[in-house]
Amino acid sequence: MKLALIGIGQAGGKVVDALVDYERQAKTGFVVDAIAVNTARADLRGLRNVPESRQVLVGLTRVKGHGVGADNELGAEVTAEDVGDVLSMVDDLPVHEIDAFLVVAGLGGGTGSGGAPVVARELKHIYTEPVYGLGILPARDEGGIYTLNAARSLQTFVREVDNLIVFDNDAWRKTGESLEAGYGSLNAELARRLGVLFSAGEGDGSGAVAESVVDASEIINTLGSGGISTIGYAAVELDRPKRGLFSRLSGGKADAEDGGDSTNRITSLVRRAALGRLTMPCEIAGAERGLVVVAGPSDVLSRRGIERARTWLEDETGTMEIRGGDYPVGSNFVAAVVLLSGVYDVPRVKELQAVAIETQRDMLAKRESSAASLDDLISTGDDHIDPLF
Ligand SMILES: Nc1nc2c(ncn2[C@@H]2O[C@H](COP(=O)(O)OP(=O)(O)O)[C@@H](O)[C@H]2O)c(=O)[nH]1
Ligand SMILES: [Mg+2]
Repeated sequence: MKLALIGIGQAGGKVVDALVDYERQAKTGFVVDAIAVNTARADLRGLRNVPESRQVLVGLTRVKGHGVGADNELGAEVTAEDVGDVLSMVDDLPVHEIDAFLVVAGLGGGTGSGGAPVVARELKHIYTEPVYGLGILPARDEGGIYTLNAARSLQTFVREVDNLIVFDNDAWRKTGESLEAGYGSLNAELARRLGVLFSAGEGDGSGAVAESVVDASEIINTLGSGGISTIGYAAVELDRPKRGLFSRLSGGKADAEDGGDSTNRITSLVRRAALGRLTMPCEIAGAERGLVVVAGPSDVLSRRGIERARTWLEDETGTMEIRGGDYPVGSNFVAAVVLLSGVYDVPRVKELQAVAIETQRDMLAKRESSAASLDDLISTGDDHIDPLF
């Protein structure tokens, strides 16, 4: 599936950078273009794989390239003012070659949190291709303002995109690691999951043909229109010597195992992927749709295994709409990606919604009480102070 990636803000840019990095190594061609948008010049300079020619600095007249702090309203405003610059960069790319847009942002900050929904809305307005979002939730200990930004942005962003894939930093942070090193490994993990998913159907250039290919339309149908989704992943290294020239020439089937092993390997991988740590932890029962992608050398991609895994996931989620397929790669690993879309039972999202409601109520109450005390101040006020109101 061919994507145009647009990263907004620091996290958005870094995750796009990691996706391009993954794609360069896997060479599957799922990234047609990658654009980074920011209000902070320094954050753009930190990117390794998005060249300056594909970077857009927005809000320059207002914030002079210094960023918006964690003010997501300002992030939204300046992005809206300069969205034409982003769109003209998108306009350069061969949009007819892409299957979808992916707009990426950390929702707890300012630029990405405010700007990503603005860019998504504009893209949807102009193009017929689906616009997906990838939203990163802050860790709980980042503080109130990040939680509040994320709560608000999540509500807006999910409305503006065809589907919002969510990654929760809180579920993935590691203790005892520096923030930067921690983000690096998180971004690589996320890039691997998305990379396998979106590479499916693109091939690895080896010309291998999948038994039951996953194509772009299956990913698009699974993401559907509306709602949020989460991604699981599991991989195992094959216990066999790397295939050398000889076995490749002899068809590579000489060391093929019997079908039962391949079937069991796939069913257990898919279980681990779906029941292990998801990009956003949630109850998988009640998901509306699912997609299973199994990647690995073609001689171990058992169609039977994928069929069984699909049936298992149907039972586990309670939906009949589970798609599945394989993706042959010349590798010594077999990996399973499970995309679950239309998930509702998500504790973290409920928590954020509650925070948003509570804060709004608090703010109203504060506004009322400060208006009341202002009235008091004016009516009982000292005569020497000229009320300015
Ligand atoms: N996974 C991940 N999360 C990040 C990264 N950098 C920042 N974040 C998260 O994104 C949130 C927003 O930060 P940032 O992207 O710097 O804000 P912005 O530049 O104003 O959009 C933070 O609160 C973190 O939760 C990163 O490289 N990877
Ligand atoms: Mg930052």
